[in-house]
Amino acid sequence: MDGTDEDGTGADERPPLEVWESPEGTVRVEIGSDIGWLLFNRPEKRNAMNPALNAEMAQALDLLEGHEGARVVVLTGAGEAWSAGMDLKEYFRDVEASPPHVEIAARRTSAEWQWRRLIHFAKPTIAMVNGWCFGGAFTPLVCCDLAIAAEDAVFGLSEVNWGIPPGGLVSRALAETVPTRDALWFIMTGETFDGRRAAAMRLVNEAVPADRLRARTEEVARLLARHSTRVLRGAKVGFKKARLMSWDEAEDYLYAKLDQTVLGDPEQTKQEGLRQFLDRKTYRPGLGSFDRR
Ligand code: ACO
Ligand code: V55
Repeated sequence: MDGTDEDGTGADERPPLEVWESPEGTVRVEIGSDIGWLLFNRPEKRNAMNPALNAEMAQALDLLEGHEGARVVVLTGAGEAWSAGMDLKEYFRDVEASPPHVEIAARRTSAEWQWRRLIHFAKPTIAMVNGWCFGGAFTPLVCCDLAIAAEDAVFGLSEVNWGIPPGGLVSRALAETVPTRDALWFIMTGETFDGRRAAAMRLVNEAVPADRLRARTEEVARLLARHSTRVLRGAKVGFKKARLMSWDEAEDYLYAKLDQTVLGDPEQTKQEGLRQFLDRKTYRPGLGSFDRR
């Protein structure tokens, strides 16, 4: 992609993006102006997750974790879908016809990136839900730190519609985000809901009109990109892990996380933040962040 104005509006003159396509083409990464765009890239299959995509997503996350050009990662879908969930042919039918170790490997490969890598990813992550989001796609959705959906995006726990209870970490992910009444309603009816409803039940942070989705997501990504990556990592990992601890354990753990983050920070973020408020009086921490440059 060359950063020219694709929609013909002439409105945005974006600098060129650095592009990586995975070997089998199931995943695409575009990096530019501090944002790493991570795309499900099987638009003709509505970005259904097959074993190849699951393996290549892990590679893409490795790349993004090490790439200085990506301070924030946005997970989105090429074409009309965010992701239509697990690939019913390649992940279910083909695997069922294979020896048992194939299913074990397929499950491990999907779990690996959908939650294990993503949930505590070293950089902030935003799910930008541009369209269809079904079944297995709820796991990476919830494991991104923030989520912004198009108002007309369509979500569904469609498992019961074709004959299985939700598997993988789908139900666990729902329980993490939405109230039990909503979760069981959609798990048990298989009905769809839109982006507005997803925001109302707090599955996503916001729903915005489709034509504003990218601009709003970039705006939020830039808010995050202003902060120290190291500090954000301590903050998000601390929150997500401490939720499951007793207060006693959490007190010890969160101080350890705080010290781990601050001590040996090569950018001396905390010290600089204190200096600019207490000595130079150039900003007020309650109302915005200091100048990191
Ligand atoms: N698995 C495998 N192939 C899929 C999937 C999927 N989850 N979703 C779409 N596709 C394929 C279709 O088979 C079709 O392939 P083909 O062109 O080779 O025939 C192609 O993508 C386009 O699909 P259509 O159904 O023609 O697209 P349409 O835009 O009309 O509908 C929709 C999109 C609503 C997403 C529909 O494809 C659909 O219902 N997909 C299944 C959604 C689902 O229930 N996913 C599983 C959730 S459960 C779980 O993840 C464990
Ligand atoms: C689902 C997802 C799976 C699985 C079985 O309901 C079902 C979705 C991510 O893996 O193995």
